[in-house]
Amino acid sequence: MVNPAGDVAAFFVSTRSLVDSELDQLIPSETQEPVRLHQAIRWSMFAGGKRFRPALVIATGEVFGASHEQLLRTACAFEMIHTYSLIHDDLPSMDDDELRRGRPTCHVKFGEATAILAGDALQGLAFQTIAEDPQLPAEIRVRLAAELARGAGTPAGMVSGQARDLDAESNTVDAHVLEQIHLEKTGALICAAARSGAIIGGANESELIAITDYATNLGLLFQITDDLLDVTATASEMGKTPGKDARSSKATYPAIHGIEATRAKIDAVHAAAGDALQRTDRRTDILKSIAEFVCIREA
Ligand code: GRG
Repeated sequence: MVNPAGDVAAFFVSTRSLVDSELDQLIPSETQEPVRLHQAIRWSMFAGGKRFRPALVIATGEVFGASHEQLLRTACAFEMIHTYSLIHDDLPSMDDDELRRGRPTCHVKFGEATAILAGDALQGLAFQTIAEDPQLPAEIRVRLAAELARGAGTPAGMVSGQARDLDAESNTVDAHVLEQIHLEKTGALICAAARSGAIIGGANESELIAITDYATNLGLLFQITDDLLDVTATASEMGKTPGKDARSSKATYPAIHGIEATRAKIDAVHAAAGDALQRTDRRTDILKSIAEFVCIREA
């Protein structure tokens, strides 16, 4: 699957198709009761996301020699958690958004109560997917569940980052706090995805540290480019409402540092991600290409 030429676009297309067919097996069908809940889950899940986190699980796992069979369920579990977070983030009590992945948000289409339940159900299903993975030994499944929980939850995961982000709306945010929000809200799950692939592939402790360093920078890169896109892209390019961060006075890199300094930060963080990969003896071309892909999103 890893293309030595680093053809990251082809890699994303092929992992996406693998992941989508596995997700289709794992998620209850729209005809299964309670029908409205399952329709809502599928509405959000199969709305055309990039499948970035699953691709990262698979890419990192392949770097360390894991097979697709060993990686696929964990990859799907990360997408389930990510999709739950988007559904909840869009709720009126959070970002109050009407457009996600190019279509009406889950609560706009199915109502707020069903959207909350769809997110809740996806969170449970993610851990079940790992716990019941027939391809992995129990000891690895326990480590993966812990990685996913740490990345998704608190005190330094996605939920704590989201809480800090909500607090930031009524407080002044400096550069340090902004970085903390980004590292947790976006970075923690991305970091856990890369670490999980490496764990499935049997990476040793020093390799795991290098991958953690790479993925921490990758997560930061992902969010800083997302901040920049919010001020530079159109709704059809983004599949969500652009300019919303600025209108809601959200703490973002461009708001605090300006656009030029944001571009410089993107270059610095990109370089740091590449440096971390040099500390493994593995062929990491695909991971380098993924970092480049994230940077190109800013164009
Ligand atoms: C509600 C618990 C909870 C957490 C919300 C993910 C998140 C945390 C908020 C979404 C808002 C946001 C802009 C988060 C930063 C991460 C990010 C850029 C998410 C979008 O991820 P993509 O670009 O989306 O991978 P697709 O649709 O391609 O999967």
